[in-house]
This record gives sequence, structure tokens and C-alpha cells, in this order.
Amino acid sequence: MRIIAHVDMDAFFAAIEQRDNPRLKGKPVIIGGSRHRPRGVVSTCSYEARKYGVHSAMPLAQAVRLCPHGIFLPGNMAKYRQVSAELQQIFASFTDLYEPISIDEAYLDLTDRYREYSSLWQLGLALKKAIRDQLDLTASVGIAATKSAAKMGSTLHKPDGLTIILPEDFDRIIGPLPVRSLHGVGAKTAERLENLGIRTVLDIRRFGRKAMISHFGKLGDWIYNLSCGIDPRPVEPRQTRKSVGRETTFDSDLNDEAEIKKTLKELAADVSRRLQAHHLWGETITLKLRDPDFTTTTHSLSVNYGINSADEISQAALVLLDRAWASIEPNRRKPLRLVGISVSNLSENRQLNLFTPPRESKVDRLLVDLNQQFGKGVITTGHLSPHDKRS
Ligand code: TTP
Ligand code: MG
Repeated sequence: MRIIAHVDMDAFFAAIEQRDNPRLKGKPVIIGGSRHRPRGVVSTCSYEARKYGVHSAMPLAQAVRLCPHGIFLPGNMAKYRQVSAELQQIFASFTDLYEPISIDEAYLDLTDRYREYSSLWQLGLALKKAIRDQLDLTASVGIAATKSAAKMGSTLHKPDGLTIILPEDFDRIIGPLPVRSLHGVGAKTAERLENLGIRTVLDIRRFGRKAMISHFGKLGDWIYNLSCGIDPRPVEPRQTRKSVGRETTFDSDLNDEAEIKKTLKELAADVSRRLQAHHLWGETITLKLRDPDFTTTTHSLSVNYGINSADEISQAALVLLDRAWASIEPNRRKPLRLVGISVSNLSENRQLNLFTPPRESKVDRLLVDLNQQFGKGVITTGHLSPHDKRS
């Protein structure tokens, strides 16, 4: 059996502000902007503010109405990143096998460590104590045999919680939870499940694997497994993920420009999905091309902010393709045996709405950047053809 801990800091940005300014302790602290110019959304808030119904992603103006005496602060991203780095040092002191999944969350595989403690409870307490002693902050910890159960555990007794879920306790603790708490069940799937009369994790089990697959396909199988406590995902230390990429070898060498571009768009969508699944953003996009004679070339470009949407990645890949082909007459181009896209220079910071979002969309911002790097007019926005829309 594996022993996996999920650690999630409590009210992270707000707790750091309260730590650093004792006058804020015990007060409703709301991070995300100013009371006087309540534009944008709440980044997070202290548990004192949550009592008034304030929460992350709520419009600031609404937070001001709900909690007029709240203390509104703009936030200090550089400081939060620094604390996050210190937190990772603490994880590293427990195990090399830790996987940060956001600025304040990580999985730790403690399978090789837990025997040094008299119980899993003691192990959890040691983890929390290290964080409290070294950072003066509280964390909530879930310990279980899978990532999924550990993560559900860490949310159960927030703030400052510790929840141990042994396989034999899974049904009792996780069974009654709403389906929404399972990894991969979003609002839409939850609604569809609800329409089938399925509300809790145990309801999914009762519904059965076959029925789940017939209604939800592969996702149904995945959710059913989670409802039984089956989740084989390993804890993947960050070092293993220097880049996220996908490539494909064509059935036969390909010369058709439209077909090549269509493939690149599909690869970009796939890379984007994987980046988003791991909460990763990248700053460098690389296009890989291989000729029939196995000559491989790579072409890269970098932007100075993280991107992870399919649109952004495919725009960048298409620019790189044009660049690779720029000096070759179309009729002299060699066919391609393989194309690939990878995104590197990764970071896992959320796209914080803390700072005023740019007026233009991120795709527009990318276009401005690309035009600056490769000359004006190198790429412009276009419209999808009816065919593209269908696909
Ligand atoms: P969370 O762990 O989701 O929230 P939290 O740590 O503030 O509170 P909790 O006790 O419920 O875990 O996110 C970590 C930090 O990421 C949070 O402190 C601020 C930031 N964040 C945003 O800026 N916007 C968001 O919408 C969310 C959810 C988080
Ligand atoms: Mg948190």
C-alpha cells in the first residue's frame, strides 16, 4: 500500500498577511484589491471573512457589500511565491517524492518514510508541525493510499485539519461525500449524475461500472474507479516534468499543408489539456519536424508570461511552422514524417486575477508578441472556416 499525503495551506495569501501584520489576526482579511476601487475578483480571504460568505473568485464589489468592515488588501505575489518556495523546502525535508500542484498544495509520497513514525497520525502531525514551526502558518493534511483520497481528506477538516483515510475507512468517510468532490467531476458532470439520481460517491458505486461507462464513457470508468478508492496516479516529482509535449508520426509522409496544420492544432489541444490538468503554464513553445530521411529540426519561441490554452499554443506552433518554411519554396518542401509540439519553461502559478487582467484576450496578447518578435503582419487573427467549427 502507498502512503500519500496531500497538503493544502489554509487561506494561503490571507494567512501570510495575518502572520506578517499582527493587527490583521482574527480579522476578515480579503485579498484582491482595494475597497475603494473594487474591480476584479477576490483572490482569497481569511476564514473570518468566509463567515460572511466571501470566497475566492467572487467579484470584489460583492465582497464589499457582504463584508463592509473587511480589510481589503491588494496582495503581494512575490512574497507568496517566496513562502511557497520555503514550503517546498519543508516537503523536500520529508521526501524527494513530492509533487507541487499549485502555489500552496502538494502531494507527498511517504511510503518509504511512514514506518519511522509510530502512526500515520504522528506522521501527519510532524508534517503540520514542521510547517507551523518554520513558516508560522497552518496547513490541512490528508493522508491516504491514493492521491484522490488524500486530497479529499485534506479538505474535510479545514482549516488546520488532519484526516487519515485508511482503505477500510474509505466507504465511511468518502462514501457519503457529494460526487463533486471526486477528481474529474465538474459542475456539468455533477448535474448529469444528479439527473440520474446519483448524489454521493456511494451512489456511483451502486450505479455500477457498466452503467457509468454507458452514460459517461471513459470518464465514467475513471469516476467509478475513484468511487471505489482506485486511483493509480503516482506522485510525480516536479523534476520529471521539464516540458509537456506530444508528437505524432504520420501513417505516410505528409506534404499537405492543411493536413499538417490540422494535426498541429490537435497536438496543441492535447498539450494544452495536459498542461491544464497539472495546473502548468509554459513560456517556451517548440515545434519539432522530422523529414522522411530522419533529419529532425526544432524551432522555438518564448514569451514572457505563461500560456497553456490550445489557441495560444497552436498559434505559436503555426508561426513556427511558417518560420521553418519561410526560406523554402512551397514546391521544394520535403514531406514530413513527424511533427511535435512541446511547451517548456514551466511554472505552476495560477493565472491570478489579483492583478488587473489585460484588456485584450491572451491570444491577442500573444499575437502582439509574435508580431514584435517576427515582424508585423507575421500573423493575424482569422475566422474559423465552417469545417474548423465542425471539427
Ligand atoms: P486555495 O488553496 O484554493 O485557497 P486558500 O489556500 O486561500 O484557502 P483554503 O484554506 O480553502 O485552501 O488557493 C491557494 C491560493 O491561491 C489562495 O490563497 C489565493 C490563490 N487563489 C487565487 O488567487 N484565486 C482563486 O480563485 C483561488 C481559488 C486561489
Ligand atoms: Mg489552500
